[in-house]
Amino acid sequence: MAVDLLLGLQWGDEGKGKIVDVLTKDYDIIARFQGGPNAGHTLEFDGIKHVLHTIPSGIFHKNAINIVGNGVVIDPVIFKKELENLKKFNIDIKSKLFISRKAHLILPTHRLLDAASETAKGKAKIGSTLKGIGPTYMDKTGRNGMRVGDLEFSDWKEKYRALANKHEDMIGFYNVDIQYDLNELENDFWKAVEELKELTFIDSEETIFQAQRDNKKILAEGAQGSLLDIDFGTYPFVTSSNTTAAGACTGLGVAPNKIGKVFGIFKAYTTRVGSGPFPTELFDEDGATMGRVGNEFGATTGRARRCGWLDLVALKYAVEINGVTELIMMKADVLSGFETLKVCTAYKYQGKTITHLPYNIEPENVTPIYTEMKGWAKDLTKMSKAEELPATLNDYINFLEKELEVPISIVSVGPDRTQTIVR
Ligand code: 2SA
Ligand code: MG
Repeated sequence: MAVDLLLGLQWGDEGKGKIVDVLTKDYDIIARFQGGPNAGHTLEFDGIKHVLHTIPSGIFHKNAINIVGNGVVIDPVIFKKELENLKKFNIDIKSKLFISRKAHLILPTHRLLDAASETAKGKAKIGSTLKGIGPTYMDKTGRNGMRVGDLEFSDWKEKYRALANKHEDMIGFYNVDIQYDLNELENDFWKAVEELKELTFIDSEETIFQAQRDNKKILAEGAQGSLLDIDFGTYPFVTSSNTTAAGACTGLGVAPNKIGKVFGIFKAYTTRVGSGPFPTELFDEDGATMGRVGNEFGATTGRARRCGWLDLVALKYAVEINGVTELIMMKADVLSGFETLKVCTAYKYQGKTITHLPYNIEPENVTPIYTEMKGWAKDLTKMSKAEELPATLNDYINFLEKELEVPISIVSVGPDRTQTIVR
């Protein structure tokens, strides 16, 4: 059975957590394939709001098995907190959550290196979540990293020490003022590692192969968004993993010809958190309204997200790079009340009108060209059927489908599981 993918098509925070949670009832396995605790996947149900960072969003469903794949980076300290936050739900974690031995570990010194690197960059900083993501993936590709499987061997602390010592030298090299108490950080780390070791480590690619043979339904859950992809995003203002469809192949062990549906999820407008270019960003009252109504704050760091109009040039790029087969539009409810909506359909670039994403989308290089559309006034949050949607929202949806050449199968009208309209 093919593996379906669910990916964010913008700069993250499209609402992947909510949709995975909605879709889980149709799947046997939910697997994360990249990223780490930089992610913040928010789920709301039964009046409870819950944020997950490393654990897949299928954890709340009775029958779904959850896998943290080899492409993910795990911080045992944050993971421990995530597990503690889940305690009140009485989930049998040991039988529902499995960790790949090949996933890399975020050490306390990776977090420090992230902070040192960002401080040294000053104004040019990436706006990282400071979770140690970049330094951990650097050690992975530099072939120095520590993996979850190492914890099953008695010499893991020696490996740890050698790597942490090297990191301390590197922190010194940055020559910035970073205050820390490594002893304290390490004490937390040892405790958290012991807890992590209580979980079941697996060769996750084998589990995925076997599940495919057994015709199990598998959903791979992306983190961050396509425009934060290390190769195809707005480099260097990106995260350090492949957030696009190909990342599921390397981060989970899914052969390309075994990929089935590709659900692409996007907000009815655009947000970005952290630094980097954002052509349709708004600095006016409209942007402030989106931020306020949409409650646009980072689910991991609490940072305010930058807001702007929908950018179809960027979205089309993401649709193509991922081979999206179905689109899911989130937060349509946030746009209620705007008299006029703008959608960017092209850029003015070096005196020409272009409809592809150029190498550099810094504001001095591209100016968005907008199509204006009529908004809708109605509150959508109580709606549950496609027939109830206002005509001007249907016009908006139809316009996007025509431009993107992919059907929009789900429209979300609020954060709760139940506020989901299937078309
Ligand atoms: P990092 O931490 O090294 O991966 O940061 C590099 C860039 O990637 C961005 N990034 C994100 N963008 C949106 N959402 C993310 N997750 C959290 C959330 C973020 C938060 O769900 O809200 O709480 O602030 C996420 N993770 C990484 C990051 O902003 C940098 O631009
Ligand atoms: Mg998020």
